[in-house]
Amino acid sequence: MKNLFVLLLVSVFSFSVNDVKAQDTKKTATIKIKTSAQCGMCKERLEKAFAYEKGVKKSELDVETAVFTIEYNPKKTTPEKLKEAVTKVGYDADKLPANEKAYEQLPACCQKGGHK
Ligand SMILES: [Cu+2]
Repeated sequence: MKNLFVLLLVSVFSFSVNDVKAQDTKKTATIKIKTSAQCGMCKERLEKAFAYEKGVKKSELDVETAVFTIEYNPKKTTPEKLKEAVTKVGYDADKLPANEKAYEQLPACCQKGGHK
C-alpha cells in the first residue's frame, strides 16, 4: 500500500514537470518595431542597449527597413515597455516619438534625415 502511494506521488510529480516544460516553449514572443534608425551605428546602439533590456532574448535591427525585431519573454516584459526602451535609446518606435534628450545625444548621421 505504501509503495502504491509513492508511485502515485512520483507520477504526479513528473506530470507537473511536464507542464513546466510545455510552458517553456511558449515563453518567447516576437515583436517588430518600426524605428527611425539610419545606419549600422544605430543598429549596434540599439542591439547593445537591448542586450541588457529585461526579458529580451534576441534583438536584430534591419538597417534597410529600420525594423527592429525583438524576441522576448512575455512574462517579463511587454511590447509597450520594449517600445519605450527604443525611444530611450533615441529612436522613434512605431507611433512613439524618440526621447528628446537621447535623440540629441545621437551623432548627427544617426538623427532622422542624417542619411539621405
Ligand atoms: Cu546611425
